[in-house]
Amino acid sequence: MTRAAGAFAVVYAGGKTYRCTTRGRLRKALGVRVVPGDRVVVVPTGPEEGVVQSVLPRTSELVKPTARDAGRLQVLAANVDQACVVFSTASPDPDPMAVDRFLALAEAAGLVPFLCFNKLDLAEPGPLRELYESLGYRVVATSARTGQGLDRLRAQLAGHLTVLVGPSGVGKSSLVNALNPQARRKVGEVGRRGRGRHTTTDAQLIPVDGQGFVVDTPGFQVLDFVHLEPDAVRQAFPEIARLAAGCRFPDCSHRQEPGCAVREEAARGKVAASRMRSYLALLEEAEEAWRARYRSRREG
Ligand SMILES: Nc1nc2c(ncn2[C@@H]2O[C@H](COP(=O)(O)OP(=O)(O)OP(=O)(O)O)[C@@H](O)[C@H]2O)c(=O)[nH]1
Ligand SMILES: [Mg+2]
Ligand SMILES: [Zn+2]
Repeated sequence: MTRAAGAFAVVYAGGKTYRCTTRGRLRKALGVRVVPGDRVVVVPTGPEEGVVQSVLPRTSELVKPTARDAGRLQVLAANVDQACVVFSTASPDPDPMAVDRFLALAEAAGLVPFLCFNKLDLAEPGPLRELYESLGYRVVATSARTGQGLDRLRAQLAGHLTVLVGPSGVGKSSLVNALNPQARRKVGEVGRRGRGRHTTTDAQLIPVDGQGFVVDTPGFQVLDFVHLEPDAVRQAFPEIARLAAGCRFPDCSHRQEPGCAVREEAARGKVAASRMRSYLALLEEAEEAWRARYRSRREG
């Protein structure tokens, strides 16, 4: 399933696409809304048409709060196994805290993240590349404009269903178009304040060289992260989670607790200061969201 628009779904099978109905009674019977990445059983009704009969169980779901109500979650994509976290080397400049947020979101969703620094024609990824490589993340640098680095990105995508995530304006849709010119994804402008303008509004699955699929998503906002549980935040920073085994308390938050191995290592410069800041900020937010949910449950 590549795209769902109301009653229609575009289904990709054996190199062909089928425009399928999932309307009415059928949709009710399926019990789920089909989303990009869903594996479906289709009965063809014509050379390019079909009817969705059933949706196979999902191996993963990528969720984010709906635009209208941050308390309600929406499934962005299904069966994704890898996340490509896209930032630009410049225009907009990469913010390490935002990079950490996207990596944590992917980790918490059980996806294997890797980083793509795009707009290599404007600037080099610099020390951020070394930082994330030292943490064990794979990093590729690309230019959707000149085509630089696209082969390495392709190699990374082969055999996977990968979701592209990142802020607005970093070039996610441009990369998709560079990888598959038939995709014709709409590409936006970067505003004067160096921010994207949320050009992409739907998630869509796009084949790449018959060897993999990518899901292009709308640029994320800070608001999209409130659903992480505090415990998920603790697990979402791999180098911190590894060191936590040495903390005196098994549920150590690495803030004030005595005998905290993470803070000791951070003081010795073994945990990057920017990572520690991101971890603490995300934990704070997750706890605040947790308290708010707890309060509203008690009042409601
Ligand atoms: N110089 C340069 N500009 C790029 C590159 N890739 C994309 N751009 C430009 O960056 C702007 C935003 O690109 P998009 O592909 O729309 O960005 P996006 O990440 O899909 O943004 P949203 O859909 O809003 O999340 C456009 O003006 C592109 O032309 C690149 O490699 N180099
Ligand atoms: Mg886009
Ligand atoms: Zn600790």
